[in-house]
Amino acid sequence: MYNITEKILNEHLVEGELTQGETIGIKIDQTLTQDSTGTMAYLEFEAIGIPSVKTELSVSYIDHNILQTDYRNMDDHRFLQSAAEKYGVYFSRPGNGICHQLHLERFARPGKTLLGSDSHTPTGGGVGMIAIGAGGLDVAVAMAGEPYYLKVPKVIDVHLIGRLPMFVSAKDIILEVLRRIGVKGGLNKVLEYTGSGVKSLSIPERGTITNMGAETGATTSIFPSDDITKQFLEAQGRGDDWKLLEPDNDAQYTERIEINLSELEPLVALPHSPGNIKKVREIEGLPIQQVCIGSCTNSSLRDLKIVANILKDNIIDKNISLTISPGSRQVVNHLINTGEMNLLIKSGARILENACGPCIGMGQAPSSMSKTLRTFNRNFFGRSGTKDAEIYLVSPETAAISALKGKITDPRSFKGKIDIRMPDKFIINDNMIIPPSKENIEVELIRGPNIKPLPSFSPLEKKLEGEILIKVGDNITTDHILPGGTNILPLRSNIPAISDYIFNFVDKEFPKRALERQGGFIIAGEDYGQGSSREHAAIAPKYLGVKAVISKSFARMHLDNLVNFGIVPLIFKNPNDYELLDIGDRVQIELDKFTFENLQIINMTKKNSIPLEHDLSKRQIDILKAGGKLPYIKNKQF
Ligand code: MIC
Ligand code: SF4
Repeated sequence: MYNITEKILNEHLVEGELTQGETIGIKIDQTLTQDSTGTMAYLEFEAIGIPSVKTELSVSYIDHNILQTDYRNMDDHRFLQSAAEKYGVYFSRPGNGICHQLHLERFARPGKTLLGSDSHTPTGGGVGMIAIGAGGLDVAVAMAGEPYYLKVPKVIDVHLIGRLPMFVSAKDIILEVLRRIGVKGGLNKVLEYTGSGVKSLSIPERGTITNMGAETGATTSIFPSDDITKQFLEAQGRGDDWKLLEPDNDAQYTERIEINLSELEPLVALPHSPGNIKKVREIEGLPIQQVCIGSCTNSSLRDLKIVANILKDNIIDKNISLTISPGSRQVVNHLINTGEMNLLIKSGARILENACGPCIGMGQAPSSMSKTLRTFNRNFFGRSGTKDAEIYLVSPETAAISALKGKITDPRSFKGKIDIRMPDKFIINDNMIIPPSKENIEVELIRGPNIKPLPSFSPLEKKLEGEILIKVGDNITTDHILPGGTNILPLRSNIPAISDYIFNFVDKEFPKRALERQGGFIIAGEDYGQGSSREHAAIAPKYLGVKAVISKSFARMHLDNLVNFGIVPLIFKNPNDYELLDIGDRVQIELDKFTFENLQIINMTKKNSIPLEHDLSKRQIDILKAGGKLPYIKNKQF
């Protein structure tokens, strides 16, 4: 009577009851971090004061901050390498590949739990594990052996039938899911894939779907572990990691979404939201200037083989810059061995490092006012590094054919058949992954000048008072709150410096104003903080003195991050009251002896008051009271 999600959660339950909406604590078997969130995570782990990680497996990947325009990113990498050595963590060296692609290839295991300081951690769900994205501090705490707390999600049955037609891709399946449920339709839900259509999807294709499930706001997404999973793990030399995992025949789900794969056609997400879906043919012919293929969504061997065979013997359009960032060294090795790399190069593609690259604005910013077509998962405003450029998200098939034509093109117009052959055995070479040392050795953390100490924050005040510092609308992403890109990412281990960039593209004056007014409040619309897991979007506002965010609703990971750093996330009882507050208003919130009941925001400027509520567990309130999760955890006994 259980679905897969319940089976894994049940097996890992250490606190609470598996009742929808209740908070539970689960044991975390594996963790992953990447470099742009990892420096904080290991500084936080250091602050917790445990000698080495207590998980079955923890991996530190370097894939985000890979442009070394000065010493700072490499300082971070050296710090991370020393932290991995000190704390017993596997270290994947720069250039080895993108964390999620690598984790799927080398470490993901059916039936296990994985917590990662990156929102696309659910990629691991492609092999049937519960893989969840979270802020760095949550991951640090999990590495210390503490449970991870989450709201028991609703489990949605995404029932796939039929078979994808030629040139329609796994990417189109997840774009279809986004078309149906939107960017907040997955909140506090797990998308569990079932049905006869599942069997037609390979593991990399399943990974594409679970990866981009993050864009629905879902807690995670998961596929069963079946004979296709077995074959994949065997081909990765990890047959022993396989176990069968299927829902019981009478498994219960809260909702059902049925998708007939045979009826799907190529889709595209228009700027500036992954939920803004249209059919490719509806915008066919739109001229584009850049095509970027890669990212953790679409950089697998399967994807790049398809691209190579579409580009084969053709040259990209004269107005197009085409970049390809392979997901891993394994992918590159295969492409070289089969000669498909040659096809890519001969067509005019620019082969980039095996890393996130343009996806997080690490190079390849498009020209001004241009349209860039990408196989990535996010097209948020400003994310490409060029403020007035527009990002369109598509499948590798659509990207490749469009690169040849110089305009958005339905790949079904391609003349000919593409037949790719996947290897029976993958080329396995883990020499760029440094395993933890078996001996207990003394290791010094290497702290270059770019690694600044963690700021400390004091316990919550009973009365929050100050000015409304900014009022923003619906769908504010973490990229609005704190953008990525070459200038800002190197500051991820330096909170005072990075706080200068809070709301950089929205309101450049925000940091100055916040400091001058000695902090205050943020007012927001629906789904505030959607997108990434970056906890910097909470720590840096906290550093600037932000006391509370009052919104119509919050995205899951950002809400947790706000709590973890002592910013109170509150919700309008009546969403229309949003209209009654304005920037510059002086307001006050009485926290009623910390019971957090009968909350209201008193507007001293407008002389009125507005009822507020919250969706916080008792535990989260305790964390807030302590001034954040670090002091809360340190007060507990390990
Ligand atoms: C992203 O895709 O936005 C990132 C960069 O991978 C983030 C993590 C980060 O901000 O470092 C994520 O998705 O969590
Ligand atoms: Fe990297 Fe982009 Fe994937 Fe984030 S979404 S992990 S930046 S490739």
